Amino acid sequence: MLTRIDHIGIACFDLDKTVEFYRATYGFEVFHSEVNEEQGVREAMLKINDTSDGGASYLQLLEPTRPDSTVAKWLDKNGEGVHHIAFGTADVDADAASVKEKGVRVLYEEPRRGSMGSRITFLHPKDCHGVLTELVTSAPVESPEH
Ligand code: V0V
Ligand code: CO
Repeated sequence: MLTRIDHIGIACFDLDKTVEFYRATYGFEVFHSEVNEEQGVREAMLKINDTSDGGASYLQLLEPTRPDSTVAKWLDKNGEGVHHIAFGTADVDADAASVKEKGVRVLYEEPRRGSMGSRITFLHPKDCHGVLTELVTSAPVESPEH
């Protein structure tokens, strides 16, 4: 069952400048940052709020690490902006299977590694009314790495 907005993914050209915008404008601080080479992104997670299921909601700022990455391709075409939304679930395998049964293309056979040790998969935007949609099961957040 999908129980929260885990994050909104925002593609940007310059991660440090974008982080600074969110800090200076709204006071949001970086909760966690990492490079995900498989996905071709450098990312910063800004925690917005905790949620009633024990999880949290974040903004995920994404800068491409290589020109052939999905985010680089998207930025070339669209410029900066909202790239995807991610729903949180306790069981990404079950929710991906359930969505697939309804005829939506799930992009990965098995969930892959996402931010902060989470397990993630994506649904094709063309099957979701133009929205690239991610499903996430978080790892328990105890001592986030910076
Ligand atoms: C592409 N399209 C999108 C889109 N990206 N529509 C809405 N939102 C997006 N973000 C549209 C695009 O405009 C085309 O429509 C069509 O889909 C095919 O796009 P394409 O440019 O030819 O690109 P493809 O087919 O090579 O790749 C599109 C997909 C790819 C969605 C398959 O981006 C993908 O695999 N994404 C999942 C992985 C990902 O995005 N990783 C970065 C975040 P027209 O022009 O034909 O109408 S990593 C992350 O979130 C992490 C690590 C985390 O949360 O922990
Ligand atoms: Co994401």
